[in-house]
Amino acid sequence: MPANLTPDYLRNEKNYKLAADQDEKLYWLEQMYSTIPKHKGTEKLQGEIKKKISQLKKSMEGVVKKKSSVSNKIEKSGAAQILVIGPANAGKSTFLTMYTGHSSQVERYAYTTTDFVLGMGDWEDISFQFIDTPAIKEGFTPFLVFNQLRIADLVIVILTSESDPSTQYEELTQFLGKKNIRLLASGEKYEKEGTVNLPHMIIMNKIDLIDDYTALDDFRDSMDIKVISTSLILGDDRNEIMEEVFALSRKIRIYTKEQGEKPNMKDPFVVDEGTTVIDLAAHIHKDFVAQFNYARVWGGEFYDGQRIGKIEPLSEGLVIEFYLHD
Ligand SMILES: Nc1nc2c(ncn2[C@@H]2O[C@H](COP(=O)(O)OP(=O)(O)O)[C@@H](O)[C@H]2O)c(=O)[nH]1
Ligand SMILES: [Mg+2]
Repeated sequence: MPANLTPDYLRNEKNYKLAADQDEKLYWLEQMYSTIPKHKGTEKLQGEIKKKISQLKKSMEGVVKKKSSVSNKIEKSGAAQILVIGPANAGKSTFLTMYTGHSSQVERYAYTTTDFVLGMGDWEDISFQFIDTPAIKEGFTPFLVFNQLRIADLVIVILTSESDPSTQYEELTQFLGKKNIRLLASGEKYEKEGTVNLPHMIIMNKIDLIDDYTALDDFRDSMDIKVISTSLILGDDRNEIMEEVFALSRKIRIYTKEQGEKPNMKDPFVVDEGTTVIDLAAHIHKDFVAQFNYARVWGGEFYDGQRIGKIEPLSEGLVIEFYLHD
């Protein structure tokens, strides 16, 4: 063992030995190489690390090719699929544990999430699918994360209040930009010329650790999207966070009612904003469209039981009653 190895190097080496997958191993090998003291006594070790890096890179190319030929994206379920992303240690796994009851592995050292962890999180009468991801960092993030971002409905970015928010945010968005993923201020997800544009919100986590909120306030003022400061570990602000998730998902809830009965306020149909009366009929049952006669609605700007046209768009929280031809 050559002398003069620094604590930094030894920590990187330890993480390398603990690493669970190849992406993570590669990351730590590169960290080892950059922290190893460069002198004669370590030349042999430097060579060994370099060799491991190039071997690992080669074997990973094979894996990428093999894997991309099969579907390796997580299927959507619930009202929307939400990817939870951000730098290491910001609180992504904590978010998943607190919001879905899933015991996503929570570790005190960086770079521990090697697989996706997912869970369903309920809010009022809706259920969302949340996915925890490995840290977003150049040279570290597995390609699976970018694949998944292409199909996700929206993104929650979790940053830590312990360091400058603008810097964290810029690093993240710049790196995503290189992968043709853009985070949108708000509005609908869309794809354009190979670029996927995703609505997002920001959670500034760990505010329990700071006393000076100036940087946070400045950051919030400079952003045109929702920035929520919170302490995830304390479980505060759940309602505000879920309300924003719902708003960003651009879904609406429509409740149905049978003639002469009370509306069913338990299981709404969760559909896209802009869904019309006839779209909803088709969504509920294919035979409904042919049998459709007219519909009445309660709520919103309508008077109770108002007859509504087939192609009128529905709005959040309406109750609808369908009248069918025999
Ligand atoms: N003080 C404090 N610590 C937190 C908070 N949220 C998470 N942590 C801790 O920060 C560390 C990293 O959290 P984790 O969820 O694993 O981060 P991840 O790498 O983004 O998944 C863990 O030790 C958590 O217990 C918070 O609101 N306040
Ligand atoms: Mg994690």
